[in-house]
Amino acid sequence: MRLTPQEIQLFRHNGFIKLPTRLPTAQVEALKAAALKDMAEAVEPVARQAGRIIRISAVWQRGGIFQETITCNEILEPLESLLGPNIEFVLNRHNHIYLRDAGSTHSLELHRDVSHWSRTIATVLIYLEETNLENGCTRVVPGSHHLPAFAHFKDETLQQIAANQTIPLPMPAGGLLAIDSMILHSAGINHTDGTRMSMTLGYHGVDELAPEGNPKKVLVRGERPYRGNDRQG
Ligand SMILES: O=C(O)CCC(=O)C(=O)O
Repeated sequence: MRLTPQEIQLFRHNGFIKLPTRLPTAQVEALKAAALKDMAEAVEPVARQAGRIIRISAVWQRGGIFQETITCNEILEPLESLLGPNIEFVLNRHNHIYLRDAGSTHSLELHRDVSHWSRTIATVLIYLEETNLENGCTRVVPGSHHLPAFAHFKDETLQQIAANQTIPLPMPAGGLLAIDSMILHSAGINHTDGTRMSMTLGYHGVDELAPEGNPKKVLVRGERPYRGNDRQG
């Protein structure tokens, strides 16, 4: 389940890769059911639009199938090829499930999830329903994670250039898309009567210079070796 050198190179070059792994159907169904239950019972924290719950947040903290998914081999094994053997899950970026329908307006504009290449994250999007051109699959601007010109994405000309180069990424239910979070991306508009549910998760390779004890990160694979030059011995 490791990525090939070519897939790693494509991720670094283009800023995204469709992972060769997929979540099993039973796990996708269990995740959907758990998310819909938390939405129906309004288990906080949630986000609403026009009174309806469209997102459940802090999915790690909900435990159960959510944590099992965040730590599953289908995600962490290919991620090891990108991040190395020591991986942390980021609690305070993403860590949520969206239910998008025709009225959804969240994340429709091209954006980056983080503001600097030196602090990027590997984001994994898990599609709990098939996404396609009609129901608003994810859009990316390939290679845009490298472009400093897009750092201040307010300029209208830049926005136009990016919008013209955006490509859609249809994905099956259970499909896994990894992006460098500096890539310009957005959700598409859902033109159907149905929903499109997806889970968004952020991961870091362990920072060898950071002392332990950051409460916003959870070690999900390997260990936290500290290699700062102020260490003893
Ligand atoms: O769900 C998607 O297609 C994109 C999500 C997104 O842009 C985000 O969570 O930052």
